[in-house]
Amino acid sequence: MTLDRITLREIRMPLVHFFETSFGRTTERRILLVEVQSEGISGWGEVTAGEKPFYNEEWTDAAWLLLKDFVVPQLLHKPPGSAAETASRTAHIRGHNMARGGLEAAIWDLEARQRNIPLWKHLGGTWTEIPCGVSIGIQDSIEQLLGLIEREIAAGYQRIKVKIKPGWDVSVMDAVREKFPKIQLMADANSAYTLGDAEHLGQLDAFNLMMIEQPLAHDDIIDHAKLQGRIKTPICLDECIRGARQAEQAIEMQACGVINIKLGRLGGFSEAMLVHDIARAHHIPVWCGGMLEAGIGRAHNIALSTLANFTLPGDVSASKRYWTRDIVHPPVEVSPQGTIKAPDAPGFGYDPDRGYIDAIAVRKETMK
Ligand code: OSB
Ligand code: MG
Repeated sequence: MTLDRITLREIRMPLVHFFETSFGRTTERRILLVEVQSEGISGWGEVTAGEKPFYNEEWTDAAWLLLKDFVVPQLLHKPPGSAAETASRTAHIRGHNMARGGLEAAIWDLEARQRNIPLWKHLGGTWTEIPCGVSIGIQDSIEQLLGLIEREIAAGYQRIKVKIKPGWDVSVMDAVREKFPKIQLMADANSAYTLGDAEHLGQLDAFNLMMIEQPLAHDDIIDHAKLQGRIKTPICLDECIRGARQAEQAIEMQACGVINIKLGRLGGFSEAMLVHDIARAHHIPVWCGGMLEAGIGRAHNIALSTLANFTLPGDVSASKRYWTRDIVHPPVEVSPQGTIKAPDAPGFGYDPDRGYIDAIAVRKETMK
């Protein structure tokens, strides 16, 4: 394939409602977009790094430098033969998966648009409609949380994920389960606990949770295996799974019963598909995680979620939950049954709103 130009943009987007996890509160996103151009066709990607290096080691400013100084010059100098080759071209760079993954996803979108087919079909997806859940951040009060859950259930979402941390965990989940005895419910701790909290976390077994996501350290599969031996609730790994190798090791050690697949965390579609295939071979279900993406990242997540082993509702939800105005047309919408239809249009199936993107861009650099 040929690559004529690559453009990086940083856009600023205030969230409709703050989003709080065990590692902090976000009110405004700073998002890097990657546009790759070839013979008049553009492919787009979104870097899912946060504003601060608290979820993982990446953040918006570092991703900009990594792409500008290393990845973009290298790919312009010697373009990959295909989208599937892109990830291996930058595999010598240690870490920075979200930065590399933003560009990799743009090249997959470009390739699908060049062939005039939807990205999800190009990836080999089979679901034509994907089940959706929501992730609800830490609130100022339990009453507020219960109100938000009620609203999302009424909107049709199929499962509720509640963010927890020490001091906002057992009594909160108890109140949620009491008010909503039947819903599909889970908790996400974003690495807020240690193995010393095993007994405390075991109290969550009483609430019939689908899973508890990433309770322990972001880089510790061994302790998760020990914890799984002591609690009934299946563990879902998020932060720990940075590639196919960690997925294999975690499954072998029985450190998890479920895997959260995030495109950025895994460095793009190639690695995400590998993790999907490994999990499937071991009968471990997967679902697609989110990173408060704008429309481009959201659309990539929809395409990924059509792969066969994405059998659980993911954190892929409607644009309007996060943004008053999204950067794609039409915005991502969820049906009253809590599903998103895989789009028929080429590439990721939504149109990037160029005018709006440039209007909210605070920096832009084109390289060729
Ligand atoms: O751990 O899944 C996570 C948001 C930011 C950082 C980490 C996580 C999340 C979410 C949000 O849970 C999911 C979404 O984008 O809706
Ligand atoms: Mg998570």
